[in-house]
Amino acid sequence: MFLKPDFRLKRRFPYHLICALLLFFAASQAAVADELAVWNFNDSDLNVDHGSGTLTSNLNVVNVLFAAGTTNNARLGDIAGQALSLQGGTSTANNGRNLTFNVSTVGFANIIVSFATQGTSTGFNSNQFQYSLDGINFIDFGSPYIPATAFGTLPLVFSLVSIAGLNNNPNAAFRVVFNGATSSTGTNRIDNIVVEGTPAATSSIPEPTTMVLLLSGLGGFYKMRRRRE
Ligand SMILES: [Ca+2]
Ligand SMILES: [Ca+2]
Repeated sequence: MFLKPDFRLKRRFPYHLICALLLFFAASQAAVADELAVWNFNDSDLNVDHGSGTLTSNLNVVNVLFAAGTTNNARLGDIAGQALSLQGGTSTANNGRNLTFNVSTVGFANIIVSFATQGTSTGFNSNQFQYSLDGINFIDFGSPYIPATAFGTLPLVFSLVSIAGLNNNPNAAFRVVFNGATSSTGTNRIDNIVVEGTPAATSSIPEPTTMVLLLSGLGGFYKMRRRRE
């Protein structure tokens, strides 16, 4: 007697695999962060380049310049292009001044801010990152940072995941206060400022309704297959 191979099992296997892959894909898509605002400075201005938000500076205007950028932290296919280049200014008047970016986080949670930066030896070397829940009052986050001398490949990352007040907040804002410049032409460059988050309703797993729809869709597909067999 010959053993009959189970062709039904073999036929069904790739289809079970497809179901598993679809589920995995749906879950991983839900966990991917969305960029809420990106400034790549490639057009040499302070206008946001992807998403929405406003970027302002109270440094002397003549000291807000643009110079060669980097692909460190670049998103959505952005080229290196230009970067923001901030100088200490006459009498290092820009020490204590800031760059502020207002980005609504409505619909999002797990906010993370990141950017690439580098500084010259006489540029700002004691820069404090801050956040605001109302767009008016700013709170220090972490210790002041010292920019590296070259952009390198890793951005500065400020994970604000633990600051629940920044979630789903139309008045969310972020700021870098610059200090420590020791010459008028000492500079910091900044490129690829990214504010990102995960959809507030789904955070890291698919919404129950999404899962139900997905599973019922797969169930229907399975029944169709069964009827054909
Ligand atoms: Ca750039
Ligand atoms: Ca721009």
